[in-house]
Amino acid sequence: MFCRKVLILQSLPPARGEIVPPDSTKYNDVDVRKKSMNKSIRVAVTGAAGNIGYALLWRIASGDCFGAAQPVNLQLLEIPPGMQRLEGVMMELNDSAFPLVHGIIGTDDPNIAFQDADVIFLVGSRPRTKDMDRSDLVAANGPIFVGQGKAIESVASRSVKVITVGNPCNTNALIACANAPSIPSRQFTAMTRLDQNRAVGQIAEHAGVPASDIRDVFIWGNHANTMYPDPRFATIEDVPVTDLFDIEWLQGQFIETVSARGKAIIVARGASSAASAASAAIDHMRDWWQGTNGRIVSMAIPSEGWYGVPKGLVFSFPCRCENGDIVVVEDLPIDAFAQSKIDENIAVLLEERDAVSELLGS
Ligand code: NAX
Repeated sequence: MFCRKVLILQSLPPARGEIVPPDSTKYNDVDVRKKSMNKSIRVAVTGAAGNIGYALLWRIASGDCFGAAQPVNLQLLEIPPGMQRLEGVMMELNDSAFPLVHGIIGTDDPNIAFQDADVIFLVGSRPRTKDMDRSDLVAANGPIFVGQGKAIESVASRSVKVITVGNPCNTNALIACANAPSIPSRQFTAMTRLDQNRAVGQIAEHAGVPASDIRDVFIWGNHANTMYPDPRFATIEDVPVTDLFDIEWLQGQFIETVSARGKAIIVARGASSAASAASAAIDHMRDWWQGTNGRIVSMAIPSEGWYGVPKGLVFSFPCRCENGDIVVVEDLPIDAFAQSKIDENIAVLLEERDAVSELLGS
């Protein structure tokens, strides 16, 4: 008989710091599936009780990311002050009665949350406040990704796919990757898909066409205001965007709007992007999991020296995905404007890397 369990595995209180081992016997009971379904996968989400988590979990649970035949066990991580909110989120997930959700656990211990995880969404981190500059944010959040990287190293599936959303996401992905040395670095990514989607949204609005008509817009660099949304290879129903719009707009207002969009949302909404960020995380992982069918998408991944980006820097490149792998599109021509933008992003990311050098292990 199908038996779904929703478990809270909280190490505090009373046993602060104590690891509660996952009850694998019970947990496997959760994994009873209908014959037509695939074997269930374990999907961990950190910061699960936060704003992005609240939007993300429902999209994962409904099959938007891994497909309608792919059951999931959700393994949710929060910090102790977030555990009560997480319990509420889990109650609501249970109340949603998703057929694809075969189990849910909530915990404040990454070694439990990441146990055998096939996919990890690293969302949880401290949001930037008014008094913080970017270096404060790097300093505040970097240590989180040391601990989570070590937990990935210890307990996650060896083929885990990791997306880092929590900011500064490129550098946090670098830290997590460096602390999980036995997991291939190409399995660590950071999210620039929201920036790509924002770029598509701007072009769609400017052209008066649906977003589905637009392809091959992508982001170079860092998820920060230096990013370069590159429209040079983008098309609208096979017509190059560069034939439709003047270069002043494409190199001016278009880039400014996309790179300042996060701030504009905060001003308008009084809170940072959450639903659109969750949607972008779904797009990123869905494409990685299911393939891009030849389309170019943006993913920040540890560089192997592509386009002159120093090896190891987590940098957003034009990518295609097939058979569960990310393949950088390596042969695109780079003009002087694009090169200056790429160089600017390299400089910023090198600075961030220097600021966290003591967190990168040996
Ligand atoms: P919230 O503050 O609503 O939620 C964050 C959650 O993470 C909280 O529930 C908190 O308790 C939890 N948390 C904090 N430290 C944790 C840890 N060590 N382990 C597990 N959970 C932890 O923020 P939200 O709006 O959900 O944003 C989350 C992160 O996404 C922030 O860092 C934010 O800056 C970043 N973003 C990244 C974007 C991107 O495109 N890469 C865009 C949206 C967003 O700004």
